[in-house]
Amino acid sequence: MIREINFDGLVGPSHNYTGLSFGNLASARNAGEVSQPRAAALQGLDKMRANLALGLVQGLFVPPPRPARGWLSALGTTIEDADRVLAANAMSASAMWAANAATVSPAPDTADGRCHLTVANLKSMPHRSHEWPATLAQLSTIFASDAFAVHGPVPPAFGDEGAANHMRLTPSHDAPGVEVFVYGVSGGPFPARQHVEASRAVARLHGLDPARTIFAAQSEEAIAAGAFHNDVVAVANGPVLFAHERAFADVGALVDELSTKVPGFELVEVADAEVPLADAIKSYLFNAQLVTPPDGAMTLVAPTECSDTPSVKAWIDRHLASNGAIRRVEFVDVRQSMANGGGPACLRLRVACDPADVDPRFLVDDAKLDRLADVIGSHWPVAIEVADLQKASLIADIERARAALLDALSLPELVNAR
Ligand code: SUG
Repeated sequence: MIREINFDGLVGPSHNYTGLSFGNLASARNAGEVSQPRAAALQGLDKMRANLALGLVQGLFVPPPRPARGWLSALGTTIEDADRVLAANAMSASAMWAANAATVSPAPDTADGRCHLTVANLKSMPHRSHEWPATLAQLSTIFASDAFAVHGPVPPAFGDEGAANHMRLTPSHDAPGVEVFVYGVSGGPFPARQHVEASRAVARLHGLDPARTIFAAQSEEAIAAGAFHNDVVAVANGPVLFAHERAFADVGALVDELSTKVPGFELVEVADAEVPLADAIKSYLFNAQLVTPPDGAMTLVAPTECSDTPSVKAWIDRHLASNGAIRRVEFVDVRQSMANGGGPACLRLRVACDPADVDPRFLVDDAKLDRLADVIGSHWPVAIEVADLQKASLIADIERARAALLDALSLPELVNAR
């Protein structure tokens, strides 16, 4: 049976704040801060526990090797000799944001009836551009069954940032859906990271029906305000699209098309007058997981920053009282990730498939999360200062931590992933 599985990126032991992502306001604001990798990873585990408590199936991705020694070697250097900027790019834990790992088209949408995944090239940011080989190795392990087709990255001429710019609307997970690919044309002062050419390539590779595929431009204003991915200003679940009024270049055209193509389509639009774009981006109201647990009550798993932002909290309270599409809101503390611009939705890749087709080593229950908490508690650094990123003892600790994790999960084949 097809169910939604959220694969969360486990926060890697090198998690740090060096402000590498231009156009990501939180990343810039927190550059130079001392990070807390252990607390960050435990916050991630608690978010997974909250999803399990809702009755959802939960999976995880393990962090890639850091430092990215292969990438530095291709640049003719090493972690010891690299300049500070290259070293920071090789030490990023940005693979935690699993929404950028791949784009997923579930089996009911594709021509060959398999669930297709295309690993994202993430070519717009140097620190993210080297994630894909390790991600591809991992996807190929998790989704090795014939029920899946895993594709390599779109050629790097065209930027692809994965599911963060992709939404699927459908009356139910096992019915054919309408897939919406959101791309950027211009971001004002900031880069538009998702290129339409990449989105079109992914749609072709996945064998999607053009009649059920939509390409929609992000508004320039949203990117310029800090929505470097569409999932910062919009999220979909089932037949519901939850979006900020200013998310899209032409929201009218998008809504018209969805209304005709998605049975039961419903738009939950937040007006700028109620929640200004700046508050939406700061609180990450839309970077929430919008899910339907087995009890059927559509639930928004939102960051705690939403309850701390008065306009957002007021909107949530009004919506719940009005008996709107979203019936329940759960707040999760992912502050360490939020400080680098990653909310609950960034931290997960959503895959609608039969859990029986997935490598069970990547699925979790509370007992497995307890074991992972022990590994994290014993091996993840408590704090990382940016000035220490090339320190030999820190690097040894980080490499040992990943080895201990792979050992605990019995994943020897990922030890040498690049
Ligand atoms: O690509 N931050 C990530 C955040 C990604 C959020 N993902 C989604 N919206 N789906 C990014 O900008 C900051 C890392 C640093 O500065 O070291 C960073 O990469």
